[in-house]
Amino acid sequence: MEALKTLIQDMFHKDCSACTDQEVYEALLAYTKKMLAAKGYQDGKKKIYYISAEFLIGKLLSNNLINLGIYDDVTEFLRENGKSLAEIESVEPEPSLGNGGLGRLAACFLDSIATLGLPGEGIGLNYHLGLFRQVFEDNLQHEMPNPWITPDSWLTATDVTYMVPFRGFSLKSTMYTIDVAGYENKAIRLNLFDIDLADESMVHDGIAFNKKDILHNLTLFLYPDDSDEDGRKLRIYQQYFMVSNAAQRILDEAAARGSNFHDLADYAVVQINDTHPSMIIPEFIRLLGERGIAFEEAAEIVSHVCAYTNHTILAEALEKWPIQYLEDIVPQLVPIIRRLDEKVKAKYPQENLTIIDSNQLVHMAHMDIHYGFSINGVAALHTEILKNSELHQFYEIYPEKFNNKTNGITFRRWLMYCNRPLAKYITSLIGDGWKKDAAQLKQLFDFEEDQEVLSQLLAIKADAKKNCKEFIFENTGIEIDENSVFDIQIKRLHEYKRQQLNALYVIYKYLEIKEGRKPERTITFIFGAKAAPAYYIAKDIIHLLLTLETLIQNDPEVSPYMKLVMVENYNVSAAEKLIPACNISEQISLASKEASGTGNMKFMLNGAVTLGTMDGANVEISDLVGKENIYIFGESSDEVIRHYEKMDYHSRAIYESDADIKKYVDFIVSEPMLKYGREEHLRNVYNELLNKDWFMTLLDLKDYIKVKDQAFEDYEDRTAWAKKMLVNIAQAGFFSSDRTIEQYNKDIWHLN
Ligand code: F55
Repeated sequence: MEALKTLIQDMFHKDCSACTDQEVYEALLAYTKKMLAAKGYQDGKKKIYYISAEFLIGKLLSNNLINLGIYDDVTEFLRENGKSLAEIESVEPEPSLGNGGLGRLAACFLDSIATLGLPGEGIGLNYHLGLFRQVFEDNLQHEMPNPWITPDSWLTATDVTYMVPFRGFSLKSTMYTIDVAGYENKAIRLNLFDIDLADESMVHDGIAFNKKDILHNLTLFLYPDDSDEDGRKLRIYQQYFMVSNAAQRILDEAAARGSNFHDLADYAVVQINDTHPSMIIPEFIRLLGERGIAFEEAAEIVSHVCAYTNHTILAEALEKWPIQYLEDIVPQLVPIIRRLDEKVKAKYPQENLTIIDSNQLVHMAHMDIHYGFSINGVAALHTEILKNSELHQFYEIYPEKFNNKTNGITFRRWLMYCNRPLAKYITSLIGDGWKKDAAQLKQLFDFEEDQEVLSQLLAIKADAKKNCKEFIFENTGIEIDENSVFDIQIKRLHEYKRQQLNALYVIYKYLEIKEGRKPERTITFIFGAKAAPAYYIAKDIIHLLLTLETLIQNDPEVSPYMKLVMVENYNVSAAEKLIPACNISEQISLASKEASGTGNMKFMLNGAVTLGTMDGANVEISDLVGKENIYIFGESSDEVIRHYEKMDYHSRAIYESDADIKKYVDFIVSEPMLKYGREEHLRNVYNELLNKDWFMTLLDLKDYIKVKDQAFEDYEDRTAWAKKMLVNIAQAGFFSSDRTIEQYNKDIWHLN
C-alpha cells in the first residue's frame, strides 16, 4: 500500500489518518483508476458490443477493489489509519443508470465478459441524472433528481467524438469510458456517449424539464417514462444518438483491425439489449451505404452481426414507434426501414410479421427478428412462451434463430462483496475455486448433514440480519426485531410483480392478530420499490404499503408481532444490504409475466428460500433445489394464458364468493386505513382489484396465504431450515452470469 500512501501525500499533503472520508475516497478513486488503466484491455479479432440503454452498475469502488484483488489490503490499510471502507463508500454517489433488472443484467454481463477474458465492450448513454431519487412524504412517492457525476468520478473523457444527424441539426458527441475490471483479469470498457451541451440546470420542480430542448437535454435523464408525445419523442432522440455513435464506433474499430466491411461479421457481433437499441440495424445499413456498400448487401451483412435479446412478453412494453415520429426526428432512416419492410412483405405478407403495420407503427422487435441472426429469451419458460405464443409466427419461419439464455448474476458483487462472511465461510469449506467456477458450490452438498456447518450458516444469517436492522433503522426510522423472520420483496413496482398480493397477506395477518391468533414468531415484511412517475396505480400501491406500515406501527396490539417496512429509494446499494439478511424471498409475479427475474437468484445465493410462482427463472430454481427447498404456489403459466385467451377471469366473482377475500380487500378502504391513508389512492387500488385485476391477484391469494403460512411454520425447525439454505446456496452456481456469458459466446458470439 506504499503507492496509495504516497498518492495520498501527493494529493492532500497529509497522512491518510488526517484526511476526510471525501479525501480518502478521491485518493482511492484515483488509485483504482490508475491500476485499472495499467491492466490493459482484452484484444482479439472479433469483439462483442453489448449495446444497452441501461447499465445499472451501482457503486464501483469496492467492487473494483475486489476484482483487482486488493480489497483486503486496502481495508487493512484504512483500518490502520482509523478509517472504515464502509464509511468511505458512503461518500461515493451511486450511478443509477438503469431502471431495474434489464439494466442490472447488463452490468453483471460486463463483469463476466471481463472476467472470462472476452474481447468486448458495453455501449450506452451517459445520463447525467440517473433514475430519480425516491422520497416518501405523507406516505406518497415523490421524485427528486439524482445527479451522480462529480468532478472526480469513474468516468474518463476520451477524444472519441462523432457527429449524429437529426432532422434540421447535428449533435456532436463525446465518448466517456468507465473501466470494468474482470475478476483477476483485464478490464473491459463501458463506453457512454454524451452531448457536449447537456445542461443540468434545466431541471426544476423535482424532475420536470423542457422535453423539447434536445440540444441541452438529450442525455440528462434515463428514459423519461412519459406517455406524452414530447417524452416519447425524446426517447427516439436518445435511442438514435446511442446507436449512431455505436455504429460509427464499431465500423471505425473494425476498419482499424483490418475489416473491409464486407467481412464485418468476422470483426463484430452486436447484442441488442431489448428493442431500445434496435435502430442500429437501419443505421448500420445507412453508414455502410456511405462507405460504398449497396442496400441489399448491407442488409445481409447486418443480419450476420446483430443478435436480439427479448426481456418481456408484456405487449405494452414492446416498442412500436409511429413512422411519423421517425420522419420528424431521423428521416434518413425511414426509406431504409421501408425497404426492409418491403422485403419482408414480399416474402411474408401476413400482418403479424410486418415491420410497419397498417397503422403505420414500426415494430422494433419485428425488425430485430427479421434482420438479426439470433433471438433469445432470458429464462427457459420465457423462451418457450416466446416460441409458442408471443412470437410464434416468427418461430414458425425462423426456428433456428430462437434460443434461450437463462439470466445470471455476478457472484463477485452479489456474494463476495455484499456478503463477505458467507463467501469466506464457503471458501473455508470448499476452497476458492467457486469464485471462477461457480458450479463448484455443489461441493457444499458434502456438508448437508453437518450440524456445525448448518449452525454456522444460521449464525452468518443472524449477523447479516443485525447489520440490516441498522440499515433499516437509518432508512426508515423503524426498529425491527432481528430475531423475526425477514420476508423481503424488492423490485420495481409493477402490477404484474404483485406487491398488492403481498399487501393482502399483510392485511390477512394483521386481522388474524387482531382476532387473537398470534404468529409463533414476529414477522418483518420488507419492501423496496420505485414506481415509474406516470404509473399512477403503482404509486397508489406504494401508498397502500406505506399506509399499512403506519397503521401497524401505531397499533400496539399488532406491532410486537409483525412490522412492515418500506425502504425508501430502493437501489443497488440497498439491495446489497437487504439480500444477505433475507429469509424468505418473494418472487410472486403472475405466472408467464416475469421473463426471468434476477433478484430471485441473488437471494438464493445468499441463503434465502424462495416463495414464488412457477414463473421466469423460478421454474429453474425449483427444478434445481427440489420441492422441499422452495415454496411454490399459484396458477400455472398455461392456465393463466388460457384465462387471457378465454377472457374468463373475473376478480369480482372471487371477491363475492369468498368471504375471507372480501374481508381483506374491503380492509384497504376501511376506517383504520383511512385514518392514515388517502381515500382517493386507496380506493383506486380497491377498485382496480375488484373491477380489473389484470394480473389475477385474487386468483392466487388463497394459495399464497396457505403456502406462506407453511413457510413460516417450517422456519421454526431451524435445522431443517438451515438445510434448505444450504441446498439453495449449493445449487445457485447455475445462476452465475459467467455461465450465461459462456453460453452467449458458445451459441451466439463465437469469440476466439
Ligand atoms: C426499461 C425500460 C423500458 Cl422502456 C422497458 C423495460 C425496462 C426494464 O427495465 N425492463 C426490465 O428490467 N426487464 C426485466 O429484465 C430482466 C433481465 O432480463 C428480467 O429478469 C425481468 O424478468 C424483466 O422484467
